[in-house]
Amino acid sequence: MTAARQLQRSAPASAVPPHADVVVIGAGFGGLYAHYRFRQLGMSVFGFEQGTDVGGTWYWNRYPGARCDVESVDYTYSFSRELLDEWQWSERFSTQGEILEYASYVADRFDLRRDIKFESKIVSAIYDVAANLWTVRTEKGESITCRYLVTTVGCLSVPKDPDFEGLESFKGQWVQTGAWPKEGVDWAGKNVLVIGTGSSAIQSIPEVAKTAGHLTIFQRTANYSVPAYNGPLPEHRQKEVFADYPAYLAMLRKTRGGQTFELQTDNFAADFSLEEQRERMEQAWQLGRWNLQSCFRDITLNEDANRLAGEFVHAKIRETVKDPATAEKLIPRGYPFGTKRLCLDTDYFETFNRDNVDLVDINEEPILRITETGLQTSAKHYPADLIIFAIGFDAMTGPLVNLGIKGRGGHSLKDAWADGAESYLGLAVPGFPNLFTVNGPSSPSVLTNMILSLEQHVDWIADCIAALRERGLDIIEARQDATDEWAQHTEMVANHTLFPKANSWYMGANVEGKPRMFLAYIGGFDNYAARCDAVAANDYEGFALSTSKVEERA
Ligand code: N01
Repeated sequence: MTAARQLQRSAPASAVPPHADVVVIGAGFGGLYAHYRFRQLGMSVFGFEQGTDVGGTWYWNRYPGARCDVESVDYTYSFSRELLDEWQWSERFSTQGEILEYASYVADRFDLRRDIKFESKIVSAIYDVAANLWTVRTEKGESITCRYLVTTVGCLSVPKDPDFEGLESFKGQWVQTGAWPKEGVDWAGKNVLVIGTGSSAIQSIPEVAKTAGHLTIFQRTANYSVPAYNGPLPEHRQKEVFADYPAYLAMLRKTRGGQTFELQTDNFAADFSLEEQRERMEQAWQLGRWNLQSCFRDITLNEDANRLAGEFVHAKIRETVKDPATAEKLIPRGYPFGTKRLCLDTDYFETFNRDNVDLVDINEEPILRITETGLQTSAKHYPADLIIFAIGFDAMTGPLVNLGIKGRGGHSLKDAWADGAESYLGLAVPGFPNLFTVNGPSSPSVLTNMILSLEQHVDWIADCIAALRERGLDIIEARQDATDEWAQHTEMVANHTLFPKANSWYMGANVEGKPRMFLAYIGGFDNYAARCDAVAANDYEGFALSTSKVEERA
């Protein structure tokens, strides 16, 4: 069966057992690896997934142009030599479709669907202190108990609601990039509106523009974007990298983001002459990826260095976009370069030179409402057959608080995080024993190559549970003092950078009422993984370990 055909088939309907040692919520890349790893420990594992199949982010984000912004050779599972030998990526930056095929291939290769119940939305997960068990329930009323609850729900899996006035009256079709219909969307020859100009829009717009009758983009904040320079991935390049993957992986694990950039340097901008700075930025632009963000060490630390890179991109936009008024609208202002996630594009700015594409700055011309036939701004009515909402996600915390998790004393995670998402190492929360959150808030997660980070988290959790079992222990809970210390450290590191100066989803600023805090650990994957290793080596420092077995406690 080809990978493409595997995607078409419906996943097997696994029966929910009454109990498993571990329940894994989510069947994206983290969930799949968790099943593999916990099974290796000889534990019973059962999983739930809201979609009809595996893939997580890559299952939901099927919008046109969707592809990874981490190179394929890095965005690869490392846990199986056989898998590394069997899979060949075709492009430097993989498409959503190919990554989804990979997830499906991995699920088949290691028989991982067997213990996953699909189309299962979790509505509650409640901890019973006396039994030391979690009870997890689905929307359909099924339930299971488990000793350890592991969430692998992704950081960007709850799309923001398009709560625009009048949307219910719209007679055309509307879609969200983060929940793109599986059956596909036809926009050829149509009047299309895109709302938002984050990564998802920046990837979609050039593709949609190719065949749309007319495309109008509604922009609230102009975004920094640099060319990805995608292209085919030659087989020999992948072979070279995969030949000694342990060594390659060891090198990636010593980096801050789990990937390397050709121009990465320890030198500050001021260490270079004006001409060298200019040459370096030009070289970075030609190399693409996040080279421009890495070509001086202090680009996201120092306002002067940051301004250099920002103004360099402004000049590139003015060079690329032919209509000067449109170019001015597309120039990002009001926040430092790179402090909203830098987008990688293919012909984004070029697309605004097409006759069938227009840009509306909604600060000048606010959206008033959606109508039956289109969108009304303060200036005019834009007729539409299709509206694409690319307005982002309730990032990092949304996917977790939506699970209805209640820990000790029936205290909910939602309440625990009402004033900010405090978590020990992004892995565990005080008051929620035996709950592990893969790529949780205040771990490096979204600032890194996610596959590398999720493998590190799952391995750490699996090793931790194995160590508990070996010692006859079965309760682990983050201590409040350790969690407070980690929160202070995370905040201190973030405040050392320019990132808190932007109203980004990293800061929770894109969701009304969400507490403002930097939601990821920006101190680097290398430092973070070393800290996790030290915590484990130091008898799980910062965690309280105990047993629920009465005879052992006596
Ligand atoms: O979401 P976003 P995204 N009216 O939040 C605008 C990852 N990702 O889905 O900036 C009008 O970045 C909002 O405006 P503003 C990646 O980590 C990765 O694009 O809030 N506009 C913004 O322009 C990325 O960072 C990949 O003023 C509204 C846009 O909508 C993350 O996902 C690809 C609005 C939302 O941008 C999120 O990206 C895609 C409103 N009411 C995504 N509300 C790759 O791997 C919001 N906006 C390449």
